[in-house]
Amino acid sequence: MKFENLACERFDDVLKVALNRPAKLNSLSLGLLNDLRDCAEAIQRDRSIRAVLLTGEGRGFCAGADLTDPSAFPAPGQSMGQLMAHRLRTAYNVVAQLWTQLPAPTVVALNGVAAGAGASLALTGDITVGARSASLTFVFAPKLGLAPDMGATYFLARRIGEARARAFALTGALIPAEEAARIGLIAECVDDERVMERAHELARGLAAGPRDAFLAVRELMARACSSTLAEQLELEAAAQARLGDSPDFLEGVAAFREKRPAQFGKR
Ligand code: T3D
Repeated sequence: MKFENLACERFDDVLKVALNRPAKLNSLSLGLLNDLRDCAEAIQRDRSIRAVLLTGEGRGFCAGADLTDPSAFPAPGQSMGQLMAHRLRTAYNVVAQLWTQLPAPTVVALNGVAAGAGASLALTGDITVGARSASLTFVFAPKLGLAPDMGATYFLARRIGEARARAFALTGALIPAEEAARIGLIAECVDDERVMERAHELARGLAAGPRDAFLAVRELMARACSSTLAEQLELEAAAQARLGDSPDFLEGVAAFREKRPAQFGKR
């Protein structure tokens, strides 16, 4: 896979995707957003990719919207607000939807700072692992006079509860990776020199696992905070109805009985 603003590399069943505008802290130009959209669509078509690792080149993960992108200025007769709403609906939101619904589990290696929509992007992963020197900051309202976007309110409120979500969105406080892991905003924090190794280790493990069950975990977790218990119990039962008939389940049970590691299907 080749994209102007992304560096993609295959490691067996794992695709590593690195945002590749390091001089601008990988900020989101329209070109980078389009590449993220096209890359997600390419991943959807390629069943041989069984896990995805998203990270940033250089010292930052992603500094949010590119505030110097010439295409970020309105055309004659168009207001800035109209342009921004259009860009959100046609680019940012499309990327947020595609990257939270990839047909393979995703690991984000938060290698450095993630600001604004860059912090939203960092939270699209199934598992986000942060380098100790990395941080997240929801700068939208306090620094720019904007509302949080690209799913920031959704991810924040679900992961850390409304009290902290409001505080971080109102203050734009820099949240070090260690604190982010402690409060459950990201999954874990490791020393800088370990972050890529750990992300690869996680991605390899996911790639070797039962894909359909992992996608069911993602879907059930995403719905858990807005379902009643009765609804969630039914969603779980419906998932088991599907997964209980899968070759992966047969293999999991056989492996347990035969006291050997399971070999899940490469479908
Ligand atoms: O329609 C729409 O676009 C709406 C969508 C909005 C969504 C949003 O994401 S709004 C939020 C936009 N992002 C920001 O406001 C963050 C701006 N950046 C910063 O606050 C800081 O750069 C950081 C806290 C992220 C990191 O600080 P630091 O000191 O580590 O780095 P730096 O020196 O500020 O930045 C390094 C370079 O990256 C620098 O370039 P230079 O001067 O060396 O040539 C800087 O200008 C550039 N850079 C950083 N952020 C952006 C950027 N260039 C373009 N856009 C950026 N967002």
